[in-house]
Amino acid sequence: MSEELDLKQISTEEVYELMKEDLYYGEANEIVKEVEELLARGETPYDILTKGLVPGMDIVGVDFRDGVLFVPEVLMAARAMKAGMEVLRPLLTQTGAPRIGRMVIGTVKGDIHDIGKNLVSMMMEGAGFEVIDLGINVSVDTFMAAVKEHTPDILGMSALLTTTMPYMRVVIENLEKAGLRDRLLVFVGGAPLNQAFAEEIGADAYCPDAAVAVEVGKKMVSMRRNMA
Ligand code: B1M
Repeated sequence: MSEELDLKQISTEEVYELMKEDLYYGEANEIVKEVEELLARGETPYDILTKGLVPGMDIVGVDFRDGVLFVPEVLMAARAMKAGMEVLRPLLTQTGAPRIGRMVIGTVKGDIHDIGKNLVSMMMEGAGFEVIDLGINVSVDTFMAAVKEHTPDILGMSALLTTTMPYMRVVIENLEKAGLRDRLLVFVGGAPLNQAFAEEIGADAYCPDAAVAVEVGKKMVSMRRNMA
């Protein structure tokens, strides 16, 4: 899209607009150049995510829903998004702070969406959490084994499909049955979720985005530690 364009000649707002367009068309190389250009201009990784990459993916989501885009195009857009996130990864995960807690996170069984979950992982790491990322399509047995092995402060679950959301309840029920539920906080997130659903399944927090996961994670873990 932006091949003939000299990024240096356009305004920061225009770079953000171009980024949304290039994400839509899955232009991973262009996205990398634009992220690098914005960083060089002093834009923060968080702004690049929230003003460029995430809204760009929202546009893809709307056209996917409306049948304008299909899986192959969305996959291309997802690859471009991931390419941009890889440039930001070292900046988002670097932390001079001491470790403040541990989180196990995964996308639940039946679901392969991982962009949001990866973003949460990076930002939690950057905030000082040790993160054990179990990846996508994670079964209850894998979640349980990881909780036993790593004894995290937080178990994070992601679901992007209305059909996979209910699996979060299955994981929580199994944690309860095994007597593991009380020793950890359960955070849930993903586009189709809401506060009411999180409360209904007995999660400790609903995180509409990665920034909320960080903020609530820091607060709740420190409260728990102070009470212990
Ligand atoms: Co899919 N997909 N997809 N998809 N896809 C959605 C989710 C959909 C809403 C699109 C639409 O119709 N508008 C729709 C779901 C409809 C529904 O269930 N109601 C849908 C569908 C239907 C499908 C398939 C079934 C399509 C098909 O095959 N016919 C299929 C399902 C595959 C499966 O999982 N079994 C499918 C496949 C795919 C791709 C593989 C092509 C690709 C995923 C690539 C990848 O992730 N590696 C894809 C994509 C990219 C999307 C959309 C367009 C974008 C998702 C995304 O990455 N958003 C999505 C539309 C949408 O969500 N608007 C869509 C950007 C990301 C930063 O946001 O993930 O919401 P998000 O994460 C946020 C917050 O939600 C929160 O923080 C994140 C960062 O701020 N958060 C957490 C997320 N997880 C958290 C965990 C936490 C805390 C916060 O833990 C503590």
